[in-house]
This record gives sequence, structure tokens and C-alpha cells, in this order.
Amino acid sequence: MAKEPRPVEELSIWEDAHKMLIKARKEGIETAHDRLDQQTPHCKFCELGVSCRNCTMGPCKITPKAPRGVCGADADVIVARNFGRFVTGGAAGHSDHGRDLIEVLEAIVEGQTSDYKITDEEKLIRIAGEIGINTEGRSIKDIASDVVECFFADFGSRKKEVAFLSRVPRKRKDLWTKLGMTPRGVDREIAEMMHRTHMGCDNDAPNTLVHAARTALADGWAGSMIGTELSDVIFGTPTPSMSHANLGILKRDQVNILVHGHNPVVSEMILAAAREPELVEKAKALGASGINIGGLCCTGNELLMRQGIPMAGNHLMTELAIITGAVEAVVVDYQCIMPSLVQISDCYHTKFIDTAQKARFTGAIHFDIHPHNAMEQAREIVRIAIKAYAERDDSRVDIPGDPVDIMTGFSNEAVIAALGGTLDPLVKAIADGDIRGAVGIVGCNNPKFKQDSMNVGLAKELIKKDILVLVTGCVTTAAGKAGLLLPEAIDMAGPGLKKICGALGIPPVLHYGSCVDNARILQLCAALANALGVDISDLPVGASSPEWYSEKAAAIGLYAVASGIYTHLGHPPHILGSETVTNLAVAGLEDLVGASFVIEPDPVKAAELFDTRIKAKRKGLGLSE
Ligand code: XCC
Ligand code: SF4
Repeated sequence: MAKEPRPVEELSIWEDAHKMLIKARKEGIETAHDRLDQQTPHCKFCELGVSCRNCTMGPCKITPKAPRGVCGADADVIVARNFGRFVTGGAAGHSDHGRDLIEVLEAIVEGQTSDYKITDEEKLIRIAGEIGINTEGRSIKDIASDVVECFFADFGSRKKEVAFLSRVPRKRKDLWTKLGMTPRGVDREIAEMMHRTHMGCDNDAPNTLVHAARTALADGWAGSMIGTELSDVIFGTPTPSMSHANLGILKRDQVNILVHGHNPVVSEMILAAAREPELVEKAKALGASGINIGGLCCTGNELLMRQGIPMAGNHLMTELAIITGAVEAVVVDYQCIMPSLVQISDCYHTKFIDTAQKARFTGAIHFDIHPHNAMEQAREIVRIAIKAYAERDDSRVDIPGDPVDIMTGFSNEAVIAALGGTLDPLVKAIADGDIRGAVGIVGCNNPKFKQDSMNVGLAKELIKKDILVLVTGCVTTAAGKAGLLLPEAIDMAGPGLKKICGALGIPPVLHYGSCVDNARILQLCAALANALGVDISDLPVGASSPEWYSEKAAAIGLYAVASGIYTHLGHPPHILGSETVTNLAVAGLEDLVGASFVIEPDPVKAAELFDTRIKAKRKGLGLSE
């Protein structure tokens, strides 16, 4: 028997979401919330992580009566293997995204594209210097060519360590060497995890987890970091600017195109095409007043950070955005794109367009976009969207609410510039206790949580305690909709943050970018630790992914912990079936890497945990409260 749908107020904290969920029900459209209800209760074995399908002697599941799989693997081994592969999926996603940016830079260097260019030459030169490339008196193309080589090599198996380990504090690097956690090559660690988890290989849970951490570190300090840094080089390093967020950014009288996914390579071209006068004229000829580009998820974050384009929503808003009936096209690249969007688009005039060979959707219009044809393809996509505007059924359009203002664009470069060129004022503010510490709140929505209740709740609690918050990924739109990404939000903060952020004219919650941009936070932590002459694990900092769902979020969490950053999760990964693995995650890692995970579903309690941690770390550094 079908379950009664839950009241919409229980599903999300947002009014725009409530309105669209009600509209969906009226129009007979299913959302992730409905499907979660169909899927629950979930399989207990899978939830605990004790089911294995790694070979055809199985599938096996561990029970009190059957404590070992056919091969003899116990719960510890099975949980560790499953978690290892889970993290590896995430590391592969971020890193393959990073590789795509290297390929674009390569195409620029080799003259195969005129659609992309090197926008931030200064940053490219700076990066080259950091990874040991000679820049003296050389042309930008030659330097770029060497950077391309070096980063491609970071994916291979010929190196002892990936290039950006040059940013890591000495103590941390030595620790990784000692533990066998030093990431050597992105693809190598990923392949090795697949190997280790084949039947009959790594059958020692802690050992598997050390390699999971190494794979995650390859993501954080190579795949993701390369993705972020080269995106800045190609599309420009973000600087603070104003924009807005929520479904109200859709425009009744314009051609609305939503870009969704993660990589700016395609979405930047869509934006550029939509700004071409000829295409704007075409839209006007059909009665629209213009072309409006809105962002979803991380592709949205990328364009928001650099181009100030507004955010329609985060993960759980992606289906609801289409349900407004006002979206002409959803253009996607890869990751976090629910396949249900194709079916929902089909219920309206909305064209669903995929653009990557590695992320195709049955029923979508496909474009194969590469550096050499990107702009021309983007124009064609925008033309399709314009045409769709004529098919829009006005009687089904409902755009809920008015957009909220947000401030964005906080790259490390922008923060350092705002501080007058060095990190010293930040170090001083931390030493003085005006900023007691910092926490990065990152990651997703998950229909298992009331949407954004944790994301927003935790951020509010932390700033009250004078803990600076940095947000990325889907927490961005959450914080933005709650008014936290505005300078005026200092009124919700403690006295110290109020003073410092007030003086700088910045919000107490800073938008730091997309999910791969968590690499910016790693870099900041490393720079702070180096400035103080300590390890990252000595800093009064933390990370949190309150409403996480994805393999990528697990990879981020693990590279944060392995880098020495105490990390909170709103709910556990599928590891509870192994006491060994669970204890390592929430305790044992502390002894190994100086940080661990903590699981806490209540935002107020989670903020308390951070408070305690930050107090202890401040004390360790000899700083008073
Ligand atoms: Fe995806 Fe990056 Fe999660 Fe959002 S936050 S749901 S991973 S889009 Ni990374
Ligand atoms: Fe079962 Fe072992 Fe095969 Fe996994 S690897 S399915 S536990 S026999």
C-alpha cells in the first residue's frame, strides 16, 4: 500500500520548496521525497555495509549466524572494502573533473581552441612556481605547457608524490610518509583501491582504510586542487560580488536556462552564448525580454563565484526548479544530476540537454562538447532554449517568492587582498580571539534530512560562537537563502566576528565555491599552519558535511580528516556493521592523523562539539579565549 505523503513542511525549511512540492503533487509529479518513501525501510545489511557483491561466489551478507562470506571475509573486511570503493568513487569524480580542466588548458596551449583562453596569467605563473617549474623569462604558453605536463603526470604512476604537496606543512607530509598515506598519483591510488578490494587482496580493514585516506588525499591535494586552480587560470580567479538566490531568480518574461552539474567548461560557454546580442535579439523576437541563466548545484557555484550568475537552488531544488514550469532548458555536464530530471522535463516544455559523453541521460538531447567546438555547440543549445520559450504554457507557470541577495566570490586570493595582501590580519584576529576558529560547511542535500535544516542550523550556531564559516557546494544556496551570505548577517554573529567582518564589510559566512573548491579551504589551512609553524591538526578549525549524500562528500570528509581537520557528518556512511571501522573513523584516526570524524544529527549539539574542539586547539596553541 502506498504511504501517505509527508506534509511538505517536514521535507524542507524553504517556502519556495513547499510551494513547488505542493504543485508537484497537484500535477502528479514524483520527486526524490516520494521515491525515498518508496525505498524505505532500506535494506539493513546494505545500510550497515555488511553486504558484499565483489565476486560471484556471493553475494554475501554478514549475520550473527553467518559471520563470514563464502571467501571467509568478515564484517570488518567487507565494510572496509565497501567504504574504500565508496570513497574512491568520489575521488574519481572530482579528479576526472580536474583532468578535464588540464585538457582544456592543453587545447589552449596547442592552439586547438579559441573559445577558451588563459585569463589569469599571474595565477598560472604563481602555480608553476609552486610546483617547481621555471618561469623566469619564459612565455606564458611555454609555462602553461609545462604545467599541463606536470598535472597530467600527477594522474599517473611515475611520481613519488603529487605536485601540490609542496603546499603541505612539513610535519603533515612526514606523517603521511610514516603512515604510507602519501598520495603518489590520482589514477594510481584509484586503481590500487579497486585492486585491493578484489577478492583475496587487502583483507585487513585498517590497512584498507589507510589506502582509502591516501586515495582521498589524491583527490583533495591533486584532482580537486588542479580542478580549482586551472578553472581560475582559465576563467578567472573569483573576486567578491553580489548576486541572488532561490527559485525567484527565474524570470517570467525571459528565456530561462538552468546550468547543472559541476564543471565550468560547458556552463561558461552557455553563459557566453546567452550574452551574445544576436541570440538575445532572437529571444526578443519571440516576445521574451532576454535570456536568464540560473545555476544549480556546483556548476551554478562555479558561475556564481566568477560571473555572479544567480543560484536557482541546491541539490533538492533541482527537480523543483523545473516544476515552476518556467524553465526552457536544463543544460547539464556531470555529477549529482538526478536522472528523474529527464522525466520531469518531459512533463513540461523543458528541454533537457546533456553535454558529456561520460554522463548521458536516456531521453535527453545530446551535445558532444569539446574545447574545439564548445562555443558553436553552446549557441545551438541556447537556440533550442529560445525556441522552447514559444512552447511555454503560461497557465502552468508558478515562480515562488522573491530572490534573496547574496555575496559571493571569496577565493583565497580575494580574501588575502581584502586583508591587505597577507594572512597576518587573519592570524592576529584568531590570536586575539575575535575569530575563535573556522569551520567549512560543505556538501549536499539528502531527502533523509529536512532540506537545509542542518546546513543552515549549524552555520547559525557557529557564527554566534565567533567561529567563521566557509561554505561550498550545496550549502551555499542554503546559507544564501537564510540571509547568511550578506554583510548584514553579522547581526546574527558573536561580538568578535561582528567586529572583524563588520570592519571588512564581509559576511560572517563566506562563499568559498563549489565542491572541488574545498581545495581552497585545504590550501588556506595549510597556509595558516605554515604561517604559525604548526601542523594543520593544531589549528582551531573544523569541517562539516551535515546533509551529505554522495561518494564525493565521503572523499572530501576523508581527505579533510587525513589532512588533520576534525570533521562532522550529520549521518554516518554505511560502516556501522564493523566495530573496527567505526571506531577507527570516530576515534582511532585521531591517534593516527590528529583528527577524526564525529557523527551528530543535531546542529546545536554539533556546534557545541566544534566549540569544545576549537577551545582545546586554541589552548594547545597557547591562545586565550
Ligand atoms: Fe552534489 Fe556539488 Fe553534494 Fe551538491 S554538494 S549534492 S556532491 S552538487 Ni558537493
Ligand atoms: Fe562473498 Fe567474499 Fe565474494 Fe564478497 S568477495 S561476494 S564476501 S565470497
